[in-house]
Amino acid sequence: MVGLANFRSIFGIFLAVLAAGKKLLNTSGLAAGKGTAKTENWHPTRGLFYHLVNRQLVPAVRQPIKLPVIVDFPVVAKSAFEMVGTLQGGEAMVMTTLIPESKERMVLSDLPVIDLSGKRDKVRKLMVKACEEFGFFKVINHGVPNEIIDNVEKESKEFFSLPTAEKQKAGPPNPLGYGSKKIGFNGDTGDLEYLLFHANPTSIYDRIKNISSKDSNRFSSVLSDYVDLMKELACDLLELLGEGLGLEDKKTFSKFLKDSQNDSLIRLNHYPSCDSDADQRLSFMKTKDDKSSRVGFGEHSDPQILTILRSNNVEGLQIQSPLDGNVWIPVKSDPSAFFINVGDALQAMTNGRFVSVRHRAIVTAQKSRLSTMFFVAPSLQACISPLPEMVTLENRLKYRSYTWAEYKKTMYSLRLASNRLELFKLDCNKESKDLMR
Ligand SMILES: O=C(O)CCC(=O)C(=O)O
Repeated sequence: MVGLANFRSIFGIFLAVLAAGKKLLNTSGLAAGKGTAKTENWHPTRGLFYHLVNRQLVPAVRQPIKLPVIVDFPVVAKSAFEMVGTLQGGEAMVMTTLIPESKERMVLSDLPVIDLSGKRDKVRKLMVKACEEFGFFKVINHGVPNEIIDNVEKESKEFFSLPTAEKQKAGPPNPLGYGSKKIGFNGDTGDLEYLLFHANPTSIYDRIKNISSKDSNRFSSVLSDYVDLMKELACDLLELLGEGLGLEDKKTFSKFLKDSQNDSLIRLNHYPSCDSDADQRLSFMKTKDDKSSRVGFGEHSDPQILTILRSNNVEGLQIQSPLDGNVWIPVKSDPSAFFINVGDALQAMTNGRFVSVRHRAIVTAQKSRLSTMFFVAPSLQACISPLPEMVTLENRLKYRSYTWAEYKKTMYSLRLASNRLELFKLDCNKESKDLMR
């Protein structure tokens, strides 16, 4: 029997993909109801080729698989995919063709707003709640002078309007420096250009000093002033979070930033405007699939501890609901506020209590968008580990310890959207059994 075993396994994959596809994907191809499907005259169609690995759908390479020429199988439901094949003698080229349909929904949600001028006790409680529920919140009355914020916006606007050759003098994105469209080393792209520096005056100046058509002293001093203020704000926020979690040492998180070897970064993003005549009133509700929008910065979580983001008055930032990966929440721009998001390292240290929120920037507006991110990162040698206070019988140890250097290496080997922290997850059942022994 030619390829009976193969057929069984293909059929197994079919059922599994069908089940997964029902959850994930659009239907296409085969008819509903019970039926007989033949491999004859099926042709590869548009779409992506996937196979199942550890229950994940992974893009697959086309491979000839031995099959009986005619394959009978019940087509249980309208298929979640197409099986396509071309006859090759007694063999068939068979592949599953998944035609993904985005099930994304934009949902307006009241995101937490925290007034930092409020009572400390209330502020820290609200911050902890926001980090648990969204991994994201907005802060107002933060004390950062408008003048400094305006200077950064003005300087970055000027920088991004320079000729490309001038901007490139800030160095190729290795990953620090000036980059355009390419994000990272693994093929990710976005509709943006950016500057990425270590958050310290020397690194900033070293990268800016060669840009002859700009006053580099001024540009680097404006950015350095901003970095100083971001460090102060980040320390305050991290200490409030430490207190809010009831940690014995409220400086547990802020210590990472106070370390002189910290690996924190400052990033300036510029998203050129969208030419479309999309309805601007609703532009912030657009998904990445809307014809009148483009992906500026694809979905990802930040690997660091915490991010402080600010943008000009142009929409674009969206966060993913931690409860439903298909739901995206647009963030109303507010140039007078800062947006804070939890990064992977904080999720790991809180043993999953805080969520490292996935987010992205969509370009929908007819105005260009400028955003500035300050990423709080520890030193390369720092060890990130769930805090003992965060590990309980109900919330068992979820992540293994890692150094920041190790995490960065993993991050650079993966695509932007990958869930890197999953790779550091412990098998909770195994750990629980070990603990109970
Ligand atoms: O520009 C934004 O609003 C988000 C950018 C971002 O997530 C990043 O640079 O990591």
